[in-house]
Formats: sequence, structure tokens, C-alpha cells
Amino acid sequence: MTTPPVGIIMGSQSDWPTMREAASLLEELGIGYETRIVSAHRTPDRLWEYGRTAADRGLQVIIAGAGGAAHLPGMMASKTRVPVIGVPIQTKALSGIDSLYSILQMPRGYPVATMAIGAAGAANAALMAAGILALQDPALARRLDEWRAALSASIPEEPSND
Ligand code: RP5
Repeated sequence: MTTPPVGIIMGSQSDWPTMREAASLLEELGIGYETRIVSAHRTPDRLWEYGRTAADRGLQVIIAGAGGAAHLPGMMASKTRVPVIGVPIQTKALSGIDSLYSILQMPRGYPVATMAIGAAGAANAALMAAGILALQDPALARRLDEWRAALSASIPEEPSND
């Protein structure tokens, strides 16, 4: 089976309602992806194996969502040179601030491109991945430009009372 360009990984099944936002935007833009549950704490061997093989398998971008002590994106970045985009999942206890800080504050040398907390962050992760892939893919670049133009055109010039 050929490897799609994007890997969407998440720490738990409970992250999927958020990470689905990334998956559906990739679909809208015609970008192939795979999905895996990979937990830094509960399945560390799976994390290591995914990171160890990511570049050789042909993955070009990894979108990693995790919540709470959200070590998945950073640990994945430590294991592969494939760019990692981190999505902080909104949490009940601390509203996702815990996830955000866990993902954002990487030490020099192992970056994670950190998105906003929650669904908007997951959607933007897909758009960020699309922008990276579009650098080498003119057809995707056109689709992404069209998507952006359509969003822009959907914003009314004046507020409505309805
Ligand atoms: C993290 O712990 C996951 O990314 C998830 O956001 C959080 C809670 O996981 P569950 O207890 O819902 O499985 O590893």
C-alpha cells in the first residue's frame, strides 16, 4: 500500500472529534492521509516505530493532536525530521492551556509548528500541511488558492441583523 503524504496521529480516540476537522479539510483539498492513535504515554513503542519509519515510508507532514500532558507532537518531532504540526486538544480541567504549553515550548533543535487550541487548530493544521505540500504541487496550490478565495468571498462586508 502506498503511503499518503500526511499522517494524522492523536493520543486517544477521544481526540478524534477534534482531529476529524483536519481530516475533512484534507479531503476537501484532495490530499491523502492516514490516521493512527499513537500515545506518548500509553503506546510509546508505537510512537517510536511510527517516527522511526515516517520519512522512509514517504510521509511528508505529520499532524499530531494531544491533550493534557501533550507530549506526542514533541516526541514525534524528536524521532523524525518530517515536519510535525501540533494540535493542542481542548481539555476539561484546564481548557487546553495545558495542551498548548506542553506542545509549544520545544527546546531549540526540535521544532513543532503549534496551532490554536481545538477545532480551529486542527483545521489550520490541515491548511498548513496543504501549504507545505503545495510548494511542490501546482495543482494543489491552485486548489488551496481557490479554497482561500472562497472563504474570503463568504465574509459579508456588513453585519446583518438576522
Ligand atoms: C492524551 O490524553 C490524549 O491526547 C487525550 O487528549 C488525553 C485524554 O485521553 P483519554 O483519557 O480520553 O483517552 O494522551
